[in-house]
Amino acid sequence: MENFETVEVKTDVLIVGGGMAACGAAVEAAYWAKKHNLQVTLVDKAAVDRSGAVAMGLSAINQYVGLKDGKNTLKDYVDYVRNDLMGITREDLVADIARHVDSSVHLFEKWGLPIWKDEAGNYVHEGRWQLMINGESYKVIVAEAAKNAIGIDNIYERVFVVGPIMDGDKIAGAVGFSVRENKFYVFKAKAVLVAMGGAVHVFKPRSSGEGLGRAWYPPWNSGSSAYFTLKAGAEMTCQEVRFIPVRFKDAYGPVGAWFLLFKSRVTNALGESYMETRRSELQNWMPYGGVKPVPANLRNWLGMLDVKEGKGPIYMRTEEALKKLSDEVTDPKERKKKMHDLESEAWEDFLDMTISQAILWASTNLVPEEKPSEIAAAEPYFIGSHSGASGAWVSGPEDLAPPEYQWGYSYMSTVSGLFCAGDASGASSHKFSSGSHAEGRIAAKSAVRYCVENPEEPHVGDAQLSALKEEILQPLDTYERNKDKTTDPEINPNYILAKSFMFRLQKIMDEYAGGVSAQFTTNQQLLEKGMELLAFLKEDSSKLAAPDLHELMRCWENVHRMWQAESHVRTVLFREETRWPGYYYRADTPSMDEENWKCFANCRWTPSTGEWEMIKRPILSIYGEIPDYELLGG
Ligand code: SFD
Ligand code: AMP
Repeated sequence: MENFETVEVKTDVLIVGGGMAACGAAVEAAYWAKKHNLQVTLVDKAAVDRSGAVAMGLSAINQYVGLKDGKNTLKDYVDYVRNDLMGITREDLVADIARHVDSSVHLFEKWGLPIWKDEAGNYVHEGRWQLMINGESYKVIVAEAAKNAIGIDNIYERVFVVGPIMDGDKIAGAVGFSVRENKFYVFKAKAVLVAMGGAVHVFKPRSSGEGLGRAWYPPWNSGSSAYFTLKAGAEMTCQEVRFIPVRFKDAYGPVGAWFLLFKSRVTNALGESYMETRRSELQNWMPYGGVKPVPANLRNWLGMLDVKEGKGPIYMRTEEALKKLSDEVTDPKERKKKMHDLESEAWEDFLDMTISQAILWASTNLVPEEKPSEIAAAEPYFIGSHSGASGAWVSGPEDLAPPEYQWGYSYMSTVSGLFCAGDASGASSHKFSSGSHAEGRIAAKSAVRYCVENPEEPHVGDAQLSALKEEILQPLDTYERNKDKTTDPEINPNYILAKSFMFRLQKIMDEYAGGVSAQFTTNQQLLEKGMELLAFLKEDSSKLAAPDLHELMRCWENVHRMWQAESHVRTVLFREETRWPGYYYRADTPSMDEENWKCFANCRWTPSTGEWEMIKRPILSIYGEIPDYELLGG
């Protein structure tokens, strides 16, 4: 530890993370900070150009409301999100992001992102809310704007942030370490904006052996947002609302373009379409079973019922969809050209954002215009920005939020000075890349205001910092002291390596908390047993060992995953019903209980006592109940 230099950085607003929300935050914070002579600093575990979920690029922008075109209203978007999340959503936050998101998309275009246009010059929509883009350089473009705004001297890359530093109950900054040099970082700040994404590899993935590491969401988003906010003492929401995406099997290629743009069907081994044959099942989940589009988790659920009955494989009927679209053209020569264009679009859809799916298709001789391609429900992820909802409970905007949702600066958690955006903030699903950027911008503006109105410097005692330094670097020391007591560095009674620790966590979550092997099903006894095993795992986390800085990062990534896991299991236990059957099914409480559980299930870990508290919070609709016109004969 003596050979670790401590680097201290003092700033006003600290942005933690360098993804979509953080880049949006950087642009906006820089603008407002300049007016008030404040400093903005950003720290990312990786290189901002290609960090986070958008690293490989994306082929669509999934949230564009098009308010100016007059085609959609804010209420339309709020209705869509509320219904998709089975009634559990913060309408104030969803509406606030929706009213700002178009401006982020317009900025992307201004910065150079190619958005598809039709002959009349209008955006090409994939679906009602989604725009098609040539997005392989999406992240680079968004990062460039962020870097230009705050200046590269204020950006720390390849610094892994472990956790918060506190000034009593107030946030005072963050601590972490470089993954390349022996440097321990202390960032002291008046306001901190957490945007470290969601959590992947908490559950055992379907990918194993040579495919291990492949996931839909980025494996390097490891629950750091949840850990940071929990450890600061912030109230969390929707920690039970994990997201299970249906994806092309084994390489996790997204399905949105196939459903929305190519209008493809999905059928089982018998050629049946579960969206039709199982339609009556939707009656059990009313009123949400009756809305259009059918909520993502219910679409999953209908497919899962087929799989449980042994009717797999489940196929995306790519060949059928492409033929149908090309058949719309009568001239044979034009039809051939149309098929060629469709084929290119199909491959580009993956090459823009999930390159490995294109590689898998090529290596398995999958020709989409000839052969259907298998899809499957992936392992669960924690992501507040897509169709899951986990994240911190944040204060709503002054003009939209009812008093119960408003306690200070908007997008501030229940901890003073601690702001959250993107996957880090909860109950405002369906923001995706664009909405996360917009939310980052709104939260950053609010964080600057906080600094202006709360100008006092944070007080951080040396004792807190040296204790954190010792705890964070401990795995290096543990390895060094014990490495010679074994012939195989992976097996040692005195320590546990990050990978083994992760495997243990994933096995617990998979088998007891409703992972892939348990067919996404659990119950009270299973969850309680899972909690017991998680407690042993937590005990053993003090024995984590790291031979180098990269392994040190992996140790802490897995501690972060473990905290995400614990808050999840506790909340699934707390909510005594099944509300999102296609995300998880509690076999002991198998139906939805609108009377007792149409509420938020929140949790909080108390730093002073180490105790967990479970809290019910009301659902307050600002737009009223689901309007009748959306019900499909319900
Ligand atoms: O089709 C630390 N997403 C899609 N969004 C869209 O708009 N269109 C799509 O087409 C989308 N699809 C999609 C998507 C994601 C992925 C992986 C695929 C396909 C394959 C979702 C969006 O990408 C997502 O909603 C946003 O990116 C969320 O933004 P944000 O900012 O909450 O998370 P981030 O961008 O992943 O950034 C996280 C940052 O945190 C850093 N970080 N830094 C320091 N210390 C630590 N301990 C840290 N831990 C993490 C990361 O490096 C990163 O900078 S489709 O499938 O739906
Ligand atoms: P995905 O590739 O599944 O992440 O989907 C991309 C976008 O399309 C997201 O906004 C999804 O909510 C939406 N989407 C995907 N499949 C469907 C579907 N069958 N019906 C309606 N919307 C969908």
